[in-house]
Amino acid sequence: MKSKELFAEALQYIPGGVNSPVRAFASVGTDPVFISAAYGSKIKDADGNEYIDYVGSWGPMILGHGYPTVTEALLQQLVKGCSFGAPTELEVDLAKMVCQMVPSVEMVRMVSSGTEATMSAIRLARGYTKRDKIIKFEGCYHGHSDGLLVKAGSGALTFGVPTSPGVPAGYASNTLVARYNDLESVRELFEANDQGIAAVIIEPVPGNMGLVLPQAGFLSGLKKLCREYGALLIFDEVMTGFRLSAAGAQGIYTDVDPDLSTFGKIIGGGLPVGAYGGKKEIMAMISPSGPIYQAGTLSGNPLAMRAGIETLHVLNQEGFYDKLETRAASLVGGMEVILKEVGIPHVVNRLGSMFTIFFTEAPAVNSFADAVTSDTERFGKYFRSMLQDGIYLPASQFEACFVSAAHSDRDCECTLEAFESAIRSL
Ligand code: HOZ
Repeated sequence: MKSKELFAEALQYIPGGVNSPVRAFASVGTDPVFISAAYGSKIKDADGNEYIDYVGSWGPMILGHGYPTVTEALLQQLVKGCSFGAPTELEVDLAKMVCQMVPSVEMVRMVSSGTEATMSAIRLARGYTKRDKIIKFEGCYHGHSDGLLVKAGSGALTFGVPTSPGVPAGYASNTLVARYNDLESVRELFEANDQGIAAVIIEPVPGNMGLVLPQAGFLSGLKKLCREYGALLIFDEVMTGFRLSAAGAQGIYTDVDPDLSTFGKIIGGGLPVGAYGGKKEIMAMISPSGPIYQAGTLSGNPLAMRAGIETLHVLNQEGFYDKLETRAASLVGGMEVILKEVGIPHVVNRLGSMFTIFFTEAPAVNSFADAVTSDTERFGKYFRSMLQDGIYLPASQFEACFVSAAHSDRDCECTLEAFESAIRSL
């Protein structure tokens, strides 16, 4: 009952009782559980219940919670200082690692969140091209900055306000919205705004309308259109970066070379961090080497840098992503067998260690329009049954689940048992 009491108290002091909307369980018809600790693949609530965790802090915890070398490095850094507001060797080390792991990135700037990363990348693209308009995709979420909170996914979609009040019409009018996996919709916007578009920003593999995969030729076609019309291509890899491969989504869809990329989550090993990077010629426009201003007291924070470096070291170990793929494939494969056996209409989208089960009659989910055909009531029932049986999932149909390196065979077995019972109850 402690979670219930804490939530009641939180509602008095924090809007909606939470510090980020997706944490509230409002769309799944129950109250949020308050978390007291996490270790490995498990997360524990304030009432002492333990869950197998498929949220992983919405992506960062690819190694599982409390990974020993990350924790050790953080403890060592803690006694040396938490923040200097000055350059450190750690920033250089992490920047070098990012450039080595992601071939399209030649220079990178650290910030404190994914929102800051995408917002700064957009400013850079505008300053570089001397154009104002951008194209984003319906259902893609790039953080909560004004110009990007238009037809957005994640919490904005879950709570039914994809375009937030408070975003001035002037900002929104510079954000044009295309349909994911629909090159024609992008071409139309380019044609109608010739010479006006600074950049196309996209989650190459969207995870914020649930997980949706790019169809063959979509991403490379996008790059071609950008070249044709002189716009930059920005890959928002805040969720997919270092998750889908060592080079993120761009390590899988290797025929596309974005001009700029944004990162967050894994790159900070669980501490608040973001980053944006890309071609040297473009990145050199950032202050103080260029005129485009962007700054931050906590940017390159030493604790976050240490956690990021240690995490990336583990990801670079031979076979890391293969093992994660095998684990996720066997778990999600087991889920698909159950769904078919029970006869619940569904679409399962998975890539590497990210997946979403859409409760829909649609034959496939390749776009926002497909995703919103899902039965969210049914999802809520499924979510509550899983939670009751010790499985902690993202509390929305329009988010992705994350498998970590800490999930064991036993975790998968327990998850499938709970899953079968949840699906049979629908
Ligand atoms: N962007 C994260 C996954 N959709 C959620 C983080 C948040 O909004 O709290």
